[in-house]
This record gives sequence, structure tokens and C-alpha cells, in this order.
Amino acid sequence: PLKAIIFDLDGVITDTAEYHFLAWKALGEELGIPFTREFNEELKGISRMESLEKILAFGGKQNKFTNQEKETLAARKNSHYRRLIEEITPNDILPGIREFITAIKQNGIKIGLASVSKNAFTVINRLGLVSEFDTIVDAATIQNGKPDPEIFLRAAEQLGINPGTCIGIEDAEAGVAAIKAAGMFAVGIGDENRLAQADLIYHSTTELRFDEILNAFVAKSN
Ligand code: G16
Ligand code: MG
Repeated sequence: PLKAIIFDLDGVITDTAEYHFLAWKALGEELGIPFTREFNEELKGISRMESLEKILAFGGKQNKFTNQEKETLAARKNSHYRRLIEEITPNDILPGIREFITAIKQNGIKIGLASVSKNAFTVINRLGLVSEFDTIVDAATIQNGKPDPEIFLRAAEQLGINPGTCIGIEDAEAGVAAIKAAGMFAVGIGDENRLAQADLIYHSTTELRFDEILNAFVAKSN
């Protein structure tokens, strides 16, 4: 039986995926590395340092910086990102998410957060959603970013339940891969080609329907 729904944050609950994009794009411009939205898709759900490595490799500059310089570059991106998230209010919760959370709770299902962002708590707090979550995984305690299943497995462990009783919701290819590797049912939000590994795909958060997702979960478990 279904016991919990575990959410990704950026791009699912709120559009901070856009802010990560803008902050990395600004850093890319400073470094002379042109940045496209298409390339940005590969960064979604990927940790800060790994994202920087991918960007440097994309620009052919992977060997141009010392580790200390890389730390400085990552910190610069983060301060830009933090300026952008200061403006977040509860109005920035993506459409359909509040109703979806209400439906989950009415059905007695637990809610978890599995974001690899070290800024996740700040964002959830600014959205006014902290009390909605039964568990929030602290990204600082995670060794391996998505697509490794660690963060989803940790969320299930913190809830004291089996991963097979969980549904994960993600907008990133790496995130859907992490959910599947954790042995959970995956709901993807976005492009069906990119998220083909998901068990159920919606184009946008407005389409999320608890009953439909539950039926698909039950059908797959049988
Ligand atoms: C998020 C984003 C990534 C970001 C990562 C680390 O993960 O999708 O773009 O690089 O967190 O964020 P920070 O630099 O704030 O620690 P998720 O898991 O919420 O999609
Ligand atoms: Mg995401």
C-alpha cells in the first residue's frame, strides 16, 4: 500500500529551477562559457559542485582552475542564487501543488522532501510549507547526488517505511533515475521523452491528480 509521496523541490514545488539556471548562466557568462536552456537540463537535480564541473567541461575549461578557485566560483553562483530566492513568497508555489498536498493529507499519506539543494529549507520556509512535510532530508548529510538513490532512500528511512511503498515526484532526468534506483514509483513532471523512465508523466503540476496517481501505483504493484 502507498504510504508516502516524496517530492523534489526545484521545478516541482516551485520554479527555483529557473533561478538555478539564471545564476549558473551569469557565472557562465563571466567565464566565457555560453549557456543554453538545453544544456541546463543536464544540470537539474545535480549538486552544486558537480554542476560546476559539468559547466567547465562543457566550455572546455575543466583543467583551468584549482580546487580552491572552483570553490570560489561555486560560492559566487550560490550568492547570486540566494539573492534570487530572497524574493520568494507563498505565491511562488507552482499551480496545483497546494491542492495536491491537501489531497495527499486527506488520504492519510505522508509527505517527504528530497532535494539535494543546501538552500532547500530556506525555500520551503519562504513558501510557508515547512509544516506540511513529515520529513525533510538535509542535503548536507547526503554523500551522493541524484541519480544516486541515496536521498530518496534516506527520506523513506526517516519516515520508517519501505521504499516500495513510496512515490517520488521529479522534473529532472537524474531525479527520475534516482527514484527508480530507489525502487519507488516515479511521477515525472515535464517532457515525456526526457523523463521516459518515469511510471507516469505529466506536462505540468496543474495536471497532478492524487486519485489517478494512486490508481497507477496500485496497478503497477499488482
Ligand atoms: C537542486 C537543483 C540543482 C542544484 C542542486 C544544488 O536539486 O535541481 O540545479 O544544483 O539542487 O543546489 P544548491 O546549490 O542550492 O545546494 P533538487 O534536488 O531540489 O532538484
Ligand atoms: Mg528538480
